[in-house]
Amino acid sequence: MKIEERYEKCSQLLQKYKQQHLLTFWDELDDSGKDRLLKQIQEFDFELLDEKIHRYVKNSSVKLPTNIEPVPEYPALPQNSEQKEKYIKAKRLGTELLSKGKVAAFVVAGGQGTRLGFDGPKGDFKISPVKNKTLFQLFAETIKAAGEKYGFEPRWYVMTSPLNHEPTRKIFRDNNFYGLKEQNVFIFQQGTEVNFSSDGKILLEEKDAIAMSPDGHGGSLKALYKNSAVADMKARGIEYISYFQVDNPLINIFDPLFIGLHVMDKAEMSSKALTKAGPFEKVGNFCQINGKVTVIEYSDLPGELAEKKNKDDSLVFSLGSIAIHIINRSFVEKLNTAGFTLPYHKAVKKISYMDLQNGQKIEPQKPNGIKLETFVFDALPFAEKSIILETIRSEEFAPVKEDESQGPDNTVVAKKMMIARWASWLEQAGVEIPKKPDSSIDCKIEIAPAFAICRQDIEKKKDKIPQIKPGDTICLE
Ligand code: UD2
Repeated sequence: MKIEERYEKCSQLLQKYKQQHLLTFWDELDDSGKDRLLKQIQEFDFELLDEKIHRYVKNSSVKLPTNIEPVPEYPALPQNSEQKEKYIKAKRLGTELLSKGKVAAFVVAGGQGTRLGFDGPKGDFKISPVKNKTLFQLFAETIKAAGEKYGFEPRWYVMTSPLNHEPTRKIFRDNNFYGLKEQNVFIFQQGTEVNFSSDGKILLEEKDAIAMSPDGHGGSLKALYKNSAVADMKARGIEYISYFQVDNPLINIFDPLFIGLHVMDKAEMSSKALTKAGPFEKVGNFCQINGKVTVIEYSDLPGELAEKKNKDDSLVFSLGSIAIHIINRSFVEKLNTAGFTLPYHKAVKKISYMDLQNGQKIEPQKPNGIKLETFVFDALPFAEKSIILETIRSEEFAPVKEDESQGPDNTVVAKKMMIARWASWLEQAGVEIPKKPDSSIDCKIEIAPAFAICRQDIEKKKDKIPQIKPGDTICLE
């Protein structure tokens, strides 16, 4: 179709949906600019766009149902003999599934990491306390070590976004895929959503480009399918996806217990949870709505529910979501073949845009526009069955979200938590850890995944651990 005809068609649609301002600079564009802009517009599903604007962009209230109830979980440690037996069986099953290569690792790494103030893919952020390894390196080494431990060829799926796809691929290439086989690392991009002004107008980022941003980690469920990652898994006999976020250096990527419980209970999508540090900790809240496991994001849970207490003074909604899931490959296939949609969440952000009056690019100093995102945990209610396994914070959750001046989820705390976890693994194996008079740890420890990926691995390596003196810096590799 000729460019004039395409213009005519787009222009009519834009008028119908009151977005004709997107062609404000048409006469100033060269042929490639015109083509670029029309291509973006032609990809719009205008009906859906209109619904999004009315339902999510212009609407600020999140309507929660009234029947929100607490949800049961598997405790981190079994509470009775029956449970003890189940956990043993589950661990055995999880180990068997791992050794048969049925589980793949999947990290969502398409976010921007703005709060961290780090310019580049967040996975390239250096975090390990002694060797200064990046998040990606720690994950890759953990995945490799798990492959060796359980005897399978591990496969890692990495989701990026247009914001960081090429830089991420370059980082992996420059680092020789951190010792993994290149063909076992599958890097693919998530989808995007257009950005809006608060009155529902689509923003132009350039005269010939619409402002877009990643569609949230919920987009992973579509992107896995669209980019043939799911087909790739099927071809390799992978049944279960171990989902985690790029910002958690303590993640236990292949946990036999979690995998085993999920499979024994015939669940489709399961989650790990931890007991929240307080009513308003910035993690999603697990609950139950109409019998379905559901997560309500911290910003959406009303204060009175967040603070609601049981008789024993514990929080009614005490289980926090830390974005660790096991997802069946078949569940992702089922959702996509059924044409599922997740609800959108609205984020008011600073979005640079073209001023339509004078054609100048505006870099706003305060939030001026709206991004729509989907969240992966909103897929939980679609699952026939979903279990929750509680985990221990010090073992598995140290999110690297911000710099020290901004809040508790910072790099200093994360490094301390890494050292503390490794120290506790060593202590349990009988190694003496030097302590200061205030009982804080008086040494710097790092344990490379090749040495141990979990507490139990230390026992077999005891003879390789040197004596640790106060002030020492050691790395066990
Ligand atoms: C997330 C969870 C929160 C809690 C917390 C634990 C949401 C809305 N909240 O908070 O409940 O579990 O994590 O640390 O999820 N990402 C993409 N593409 C996107 C957006 C994000 O891949 O379009 C990735 C991002 O790279 C990161 C993860 O998703 O790995 C979480 O993103 P975030 O840092 O924006 O989430 P946060 O801190 O609001």
